[in-house]
Amino acid sequence: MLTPSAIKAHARELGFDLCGIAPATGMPELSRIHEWIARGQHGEMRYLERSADVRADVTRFLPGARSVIVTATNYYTGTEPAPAPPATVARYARGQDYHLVLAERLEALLAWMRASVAEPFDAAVFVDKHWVQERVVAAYAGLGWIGKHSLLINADIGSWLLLGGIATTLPLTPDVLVGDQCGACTLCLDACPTGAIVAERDVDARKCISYLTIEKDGALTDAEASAAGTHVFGCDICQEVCPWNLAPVTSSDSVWQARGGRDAPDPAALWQRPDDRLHDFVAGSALTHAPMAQLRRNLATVIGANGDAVAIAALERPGGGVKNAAFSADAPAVRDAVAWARRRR
Ligand code: B12
Ligand code: SF4
Ligand code: SF4
Repeated sequence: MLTPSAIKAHARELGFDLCGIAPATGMPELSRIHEWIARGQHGEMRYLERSADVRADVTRFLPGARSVIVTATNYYTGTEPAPAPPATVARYARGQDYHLVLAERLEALLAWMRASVAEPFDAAVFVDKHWVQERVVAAYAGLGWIGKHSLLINADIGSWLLLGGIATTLPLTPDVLVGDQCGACTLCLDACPTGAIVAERDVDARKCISYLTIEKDGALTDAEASAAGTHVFGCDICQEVCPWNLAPVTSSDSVWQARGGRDAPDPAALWQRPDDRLHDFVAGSALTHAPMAQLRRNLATVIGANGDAVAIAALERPGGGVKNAAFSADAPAVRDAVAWARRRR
């Protein structure tokens, strides 16, 4: 028989730090996504509009679902950025692409489950892009609580966690919802440079630097470029200041260790790379989900935010000035970012 404790033990063997079971129904917080979208807080992420009904109900993601196995994986590797780094890539994107790593491990967990029970059952793996509200099911699986920055926090590990799981028709005994442990703290709300955490546990994506640098296509407005500042891809500020991340557990898993110089990016040097070499910077990571022109747009923005006149002048020579080496710099959004940076000289 397949028991929750056997599933959790096998999940740990596969590299997941936490594993719990949520029920597939009876999670009223799931329907809040409709109000969030109605307020327009998803910005241009139309895929969330299209999938909201499924995200609000796990049994629409997997008909007949009775349980959700939820995992959390610590990706904190301990490397600290300099006190005022000229550019940052969010921690989750410094190592290998978590979508691929976690999907492979979840498929392995599911294959083991299928080999462990005789009776047939349905199941579907989800990691990020699939239509499940992962933070809500993770909270119901007892993995932690939703902090005021809206991320899941585990009392032992902190919030440097990536989520993913398996919805299944198997009836499994669920874990218990963890109570809020933020207390009177408001550090993340106070530290967010753009006021994106508009209320406790309510983020307006349109203001969030993570959205501006990762999700928003096309040109950034001047105000958005100023907000994005030195962030090349994603933002970790609300997690860096959280007291629950003061002594984070360091992962030694090789897949999360920084590669390609993504823990200390030099924006001016990256801008000088031709497109094929700029590709080395993103290779194998979550940065590959954004087009190259978006990375160029963000680099130009970061260079403008830093205000170094030499680096700003060099924006005229993408790819080191080698002819036809940096087509991505021709995109209108990149040109706009370069113009914005030049006005900051
Ligand atoms: C869209 C999205 C974004 C958007 C919108 C963020 C947002 N706050 O909604 C943007 C691009 C801004 C973003 C940014 C980031 N993201 Co993101 N994102 C997602 C995605 C794909 C969907 C989230 C969603 O549905 N949002 C809509 C809101 C309405 O739903 P929700 O987040 O589930 O929020 C619900 C809860 O807060 C809940 N709730 C509120 N109070 C309470 C109380 C209780 C008791 C309960 C049970 C629930 C509850 O109600 C809300 C509505 O239902 C998920 C993956 C997924 N499939 O879930 C990853 C995900 C949330 N992102 C993740 C990460 C890592 C990030 C970044 C840290 C990346 C970075 N470094 O730049 C930032 C963090 C910004 C922030 N403070 O949230 C991780 C979070 C891991 C964790 N520890 O929680 C996820 C789960 C991806 C993953 N597979 O690991 N993201
Ligand atoms: S990720 Fe950055 S911009 Fe977004 S809510 Fe957190 S601190 Fe604010
Ligand atoms: S910084 Fe404070 S309020 Fe924000 S999530 Fe952490 S404990 Fe909660």
